Amino acid sequence: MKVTVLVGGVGGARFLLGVKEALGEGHDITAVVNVGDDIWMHGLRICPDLDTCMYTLGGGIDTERGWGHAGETWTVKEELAAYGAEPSWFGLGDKDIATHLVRSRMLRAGYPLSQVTEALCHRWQPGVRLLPASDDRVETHVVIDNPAAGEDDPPQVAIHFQEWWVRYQAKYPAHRFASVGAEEAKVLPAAAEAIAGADVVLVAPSNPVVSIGTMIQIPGMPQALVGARGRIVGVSPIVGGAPLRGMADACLSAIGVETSAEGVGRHYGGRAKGGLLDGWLVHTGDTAQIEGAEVRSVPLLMTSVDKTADMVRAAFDLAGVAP
Ligand code: FO1
Repeated sequence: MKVTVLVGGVGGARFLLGVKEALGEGHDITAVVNVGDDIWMHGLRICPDLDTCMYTLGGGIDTERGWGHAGETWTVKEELAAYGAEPSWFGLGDKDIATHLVRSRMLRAGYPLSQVTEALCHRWQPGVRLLPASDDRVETHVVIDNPAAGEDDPPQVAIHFQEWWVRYQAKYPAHRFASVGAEEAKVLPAAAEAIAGADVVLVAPSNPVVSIGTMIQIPGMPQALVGARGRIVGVSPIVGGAPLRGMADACLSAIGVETSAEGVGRHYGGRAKGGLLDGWLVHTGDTAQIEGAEVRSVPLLMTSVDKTADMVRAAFDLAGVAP
């Protein structure tokens, strides 16, 4: 069976472990991964969501943090700080830097991100084809009140998503999100094909605004989703009115969407009404009414790979497919 999954970072990577478990051997799984969090830093191109998926599926992730390498050291980060080399607020681990060095060298040699990712995955063998949603730069920047505004400074500034997320922990309310580069970008053709040709498309319980939201707006992506021959089934990242991890609530409130399984499901919209979803899984006890989509409630806590696999099986059932 051909399964294509739209994923962001930590939650998406954990969800992919469940997809692998639910399908077992001999299936074709493609993950279309958010690139909106990507950032140039210290001359290195960092792709947090692609790396989180690659390390998680390849067995190299630090399970406590959910990102970066297990057994990481921070010597280079400390040396950079000793030089006063900003930014110093981002956790760049020594092992992780090797990934960014290989990626940055290949990008500078002219390889597209999709080929760079394929090359990095030769080492990690994730067991899932990892595709960036685009080979082009589509970076999420966040408009906030200027934290250092003097009287003749602009009242608002746009900062990179990573600065908002990591340095400021989203404490400054986001007025809006801007996808820098989206106008000139296009969906990765292989990703569009994987969506169009899948027996089922799953939308992982990732951040609905800055992971899934940014991805599905990349030029060419809406058309791929409309043309998907399989059903599109999403999994709510909001359980009992709160995100299970991360700060999706800060993102949802910025775009005026209620932080609830129903709010996110309605934001995605029912496919029969021109939206994204044929089906929407909400956590036991939550409810949602979405015009044009079928809703079911099942346990959605990814506390083990087996539990996540059960969620995936429920999504397959809702999509009317069986592995
Ligand atoms: N997240 C943090 O909260 N703090 C960090 O210092 C940090 C460093 C980091 C380095 C590499 C990487 O691939 C991810 C990293 N993340 C860090 C996670 C990252 O900011 C988020 O996972 C995504 O961008 C949001 O999904």
